[in-house]
Amino acid sequence: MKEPALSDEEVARPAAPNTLEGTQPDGTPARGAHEPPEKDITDGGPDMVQFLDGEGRRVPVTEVSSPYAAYLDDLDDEALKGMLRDLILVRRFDAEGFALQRQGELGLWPSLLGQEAAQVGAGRAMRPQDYAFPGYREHGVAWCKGVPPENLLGMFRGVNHGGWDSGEHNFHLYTIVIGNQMLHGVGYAMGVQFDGDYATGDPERDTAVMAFTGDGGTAQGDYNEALVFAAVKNAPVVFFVQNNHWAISQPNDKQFTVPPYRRADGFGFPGVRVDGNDVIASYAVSRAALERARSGGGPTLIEAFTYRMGAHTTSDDPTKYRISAEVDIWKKKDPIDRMRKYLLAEGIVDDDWLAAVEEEADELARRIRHACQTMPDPPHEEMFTYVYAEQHRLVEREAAEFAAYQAGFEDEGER
Ligand SMILES: Cc1ncc(C[n+]2csc(CCOP(=O)(O)OP(=O)(O)O)c2C)c(N)n1
Ligand SMILES: [Mg+2]
Repeated sequence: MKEPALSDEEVARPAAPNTLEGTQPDGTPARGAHEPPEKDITDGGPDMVQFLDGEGRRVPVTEVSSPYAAYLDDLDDEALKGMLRDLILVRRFDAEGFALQRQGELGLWPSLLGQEAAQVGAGRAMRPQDYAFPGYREHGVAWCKGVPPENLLGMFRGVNHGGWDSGEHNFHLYTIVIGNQMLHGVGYAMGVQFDGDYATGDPERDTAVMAFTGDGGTAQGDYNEALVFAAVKNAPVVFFVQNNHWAISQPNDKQFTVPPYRRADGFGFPGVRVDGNDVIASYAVSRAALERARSGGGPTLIEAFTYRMGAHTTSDDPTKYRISAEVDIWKKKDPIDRMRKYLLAEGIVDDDWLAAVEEEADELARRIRHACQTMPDPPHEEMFTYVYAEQHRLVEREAAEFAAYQAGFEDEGER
């Protein structure tokens, strides 16, 4: 979709990534806005696994969270600092993506704002041999899998079809077709089974797949087919649903009547809801599910209960369908604030450490901008190269016509 041209004033305005106004200038709720919720919409209920509350305090281990608590023992101070650093750097990268789109350097940007903890927790739980199948918003998982962040920009700049070697990082190309990657993920997991690369007891060999989608994705046929296949094959796959409460303009109640984690039961494998804004909870739950998959225990569905703080993409205006009060409520549950508070209170990080990470974020932002602005445009004829794996008469004819058309401009220039 083509973005409307920006006015001079908009171009000059400093990037204010992802701020949301749910009211019209006169203070009335945006037209068609979703009704304000009566209950605390950030409360994922008694089934939700959480270790850190919104204030960054450790909450008592409950019957629901106890199966996962042992995984926290593996998180020493360095690992906890590493998680906070990831959260901060990923958010900064995302803000740059947004700003670059606003400045005309990218055609589109899907922001992960608010979902950093869900993604970093899951990404850090994966081993190098584990394979991720993302949608289009999984920049935090890409980061954890070692994909250079600048490589994520190429597709959104329109200069390539992906920009990274999925085999090198075990991180598949972004998939825009909602829910489709769940089938790819299960297919890959079945391949892992054929190769015998699971349930051997060898930690270097045993492999799991993690397939990511959103709340809207759970309503897709592909998603449901994938879950059936995974169940009957007992495939080594973890389905990671980021329930960010919106599928573009459609809220949860347009996607399901039974929440995703509970629907797993009907497919025949466990489902767990985790606080997606609690990075250590997301990590612990993901570790458990991945280990189950690698050891032959079969699939798990994780529903990360979180919130999309920004617009769906830079082409979207959420003030048309949701109110700012809802966003304000979720702001108090910010995943970075809570981890920062926790680590400060524990004396694991201090202000100097945080300042150093901010500097690192500035440097990352500079690097990203430079990489984006200097990305070479591909040769025009390349658009015909990857249509089919093999040569095709129709594509060849179109390529020849296109070349002749382009050559026409050269002649014109000579006249
Ligand atoms: C098969 C298909 N149908 C429709 C779309 C248009 N579309 C793009 S994003 C989106 C909503 C997805 O919502 P969700 O799964 O909750 O993921 P989120 O964007 O919130 O991360 C839709 C309907 C699409 N890309 N693919
Ligand atoms: Mg969603």
